[in-house]
Amino acid sequence: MDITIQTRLATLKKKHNILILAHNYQRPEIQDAADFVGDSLDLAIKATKSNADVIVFCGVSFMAEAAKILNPDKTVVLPDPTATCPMANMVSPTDLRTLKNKHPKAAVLAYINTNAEVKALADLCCTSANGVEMARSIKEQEIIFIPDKNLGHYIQQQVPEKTLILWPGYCHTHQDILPEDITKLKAAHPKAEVLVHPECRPEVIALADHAFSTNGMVSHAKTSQATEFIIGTEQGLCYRLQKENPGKCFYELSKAYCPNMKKITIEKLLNSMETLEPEVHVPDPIMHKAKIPLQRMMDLGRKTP
Ligand code: CIZ
Ligand code: SF4
Repeated sequence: MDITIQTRLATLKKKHNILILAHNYQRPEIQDAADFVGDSLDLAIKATKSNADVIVFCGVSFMAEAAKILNPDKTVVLPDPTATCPMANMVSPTDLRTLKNKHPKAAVLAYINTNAEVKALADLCCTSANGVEMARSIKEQEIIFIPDKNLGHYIQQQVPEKTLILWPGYCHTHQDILPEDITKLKAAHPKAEVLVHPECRPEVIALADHAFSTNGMVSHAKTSQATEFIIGTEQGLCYRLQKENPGKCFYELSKAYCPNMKKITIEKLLNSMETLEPEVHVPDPIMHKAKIPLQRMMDLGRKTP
């Protein structure tokens, strides 16, 4: 990284007591600038353990909102407020209310990729790392799962004793990965292990050796005997995988690109560290209600802060 950028980052961090968090899908230079790189839950937990006054969250809006909900006394800044998750935007509070009215006995399990007003109507949240565990923990027989149909389908396969009611949402970045993309890479690298994200289509997951969350892929790559991996998720993760495992090879899918994740640039990061804006605000009643399913997930899981 440019020495002048490094100096500006260090000066601003000190001046405002800032913690920089970056999601696994962020640009390499943003990952290098961050104090921690991780998945959404991991980063929200890091924020709760920090003495920083300001959290600059390099990711998309639902993640920065989750960090704010779990850290209401800190200033949370999202360097580009238009960085939202199209999948989270596929389910509105009205949609969810209608679905709940149709299935009054069902519990609502909301993927962390939902906006705060939707979380406020849910019973429990989950991430791709703990979706199966969270679904198993629910006592109701019927579970409304929002918004990702692919992750929902994956959870249903692992938890056949429950009936999942799926919402037809999906992530373009993962939905666009096709079976032939995997088979082509596998033909070129026959020894590579195939790791895919459960947001991928079921036909893609069926071709993989393992389906993992991004942090799951990071842990697996470290301990696996394999030295080559085909990575079926947003390509930004390959930068972290390569950096942490210099002796191993990671083959990315260049088409697996999330334009919203890439909206955060080093210039926007520096600007937001100077101005402490744009700040993330979640209205109080939503904040209190959305915290319940998030906190429940953290209390149930091993990832308790
Ligand atoms: O929870 C996250 O950070 C997301 C969206 C993906 C993952 O699997 O880590
Ligand atoms: Fe949303 Fe998919 Fe981008 Fe993640 S990769 S922020 S789920 S659109």
